[in-house]
Amino acid sequence: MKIMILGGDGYLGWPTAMAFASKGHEVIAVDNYLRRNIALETSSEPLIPCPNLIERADIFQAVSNYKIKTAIADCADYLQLTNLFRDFHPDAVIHYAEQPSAPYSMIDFQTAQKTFSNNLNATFNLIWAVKEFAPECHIVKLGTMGEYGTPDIDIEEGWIDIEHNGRKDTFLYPRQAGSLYHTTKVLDTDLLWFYVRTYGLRVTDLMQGPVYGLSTAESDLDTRLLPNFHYDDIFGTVVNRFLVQAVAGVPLTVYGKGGQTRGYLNLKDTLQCVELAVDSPVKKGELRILNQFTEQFSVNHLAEKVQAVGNKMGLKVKIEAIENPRKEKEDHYYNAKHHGLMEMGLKPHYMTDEVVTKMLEEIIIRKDQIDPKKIMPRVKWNN
Ligand code: USQ
Repeated sequence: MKIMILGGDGYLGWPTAMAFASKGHEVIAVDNYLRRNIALETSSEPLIPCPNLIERADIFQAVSNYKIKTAIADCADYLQLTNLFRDFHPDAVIHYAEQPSAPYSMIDFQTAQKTFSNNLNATFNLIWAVKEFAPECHIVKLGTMGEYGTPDIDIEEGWIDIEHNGRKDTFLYPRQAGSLYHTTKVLDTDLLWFYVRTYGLRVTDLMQGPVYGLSTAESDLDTRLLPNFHYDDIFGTVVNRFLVQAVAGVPLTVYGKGGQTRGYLNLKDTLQCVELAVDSPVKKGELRILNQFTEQFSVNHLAEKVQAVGNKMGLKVKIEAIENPRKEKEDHYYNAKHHGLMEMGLKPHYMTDEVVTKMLEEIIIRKDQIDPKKIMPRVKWNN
């Protein structure tokens, strides 16, 4: 298949590009380095320095013999995106090209505005590029479990049946996100659903939980192919942060009471999920929503897990509840369905002690590269 990956330089986009190229697909990775630039502007550089997208593609080809085409282009610019569609004619587009940090979206007007305009314009332009230039193309969009928020009822997989005054209908599951970033994903879903209904597009919207992990089968070929692994408060997801904190000897930063519960997944499972979605395209006029995570944990549970494994390795890990910089429920009901991808064949890599040990070992060898100044939260929601 011809697969276009938007946001192909990112934590998830780059490993996805390598995984599809290794399966023999024709891949183009598109990126405008938005995340790299924000990381520089906010002193949030990753633990392991990453060659740029073009250099990475060259290294990958040299060690694997598989080619990844690259394009440095801005998906929020319609002309740039449509030029790519005219040249490449994708069968599937995987859309990661969004500003992915909740804290960044909450710093001030400028960062909120950049998040809003980048994320909404990229999705809107993609919809129109598909409609105009590749109407059969399957859009696989990365959404987030955070779209649903933390309701006091079970979270369904995308849709809910509602009975009201004796009549029944099916609707998008109610969404109430906890950051401007997460809210842009809610708006993306609404846009996609409108255009699926109106123009018969094919769309899979993947509601993904926080991802953790440092490596994939392809990055094992050469350390220069590792994903950009962040541990700062802007781009670092909670598990990756706790792993680095454990190695750095900084008490694990549990925000508030630590009862915040989310669905988590290993980076290797993101690749499986996206591949499963691409391999079974939906029919025209269908919006398929899949909840993409493998296990639910509270923040306290995660911290205790990392502490237990770290201590076995002699790290002397401490946990410290600090004031929560975010506005979120810290003690709440959480039960999210996630049958779809399992039924499609997902084989989860669970967060076992062995998996945590392996990740800690990979960080220990880079201990000298950890900058403790990047660890404490800098962004308050109600600043
Ligand atoms: N948390 C801590 N301590 C920390 C960092 C985070 O207690 O040092 C807490 C947060 O308050 C939150 C939970 O851990 O309750 C998860 O935070 P996170 O930073 O790992 O995840 P989040 O900001 O929600 O965003 C990440 C990705 C985002 C993706 C989302 C999936 O950055 O792109 O959409 O995970 S989800 O959370 O399901 O919406």
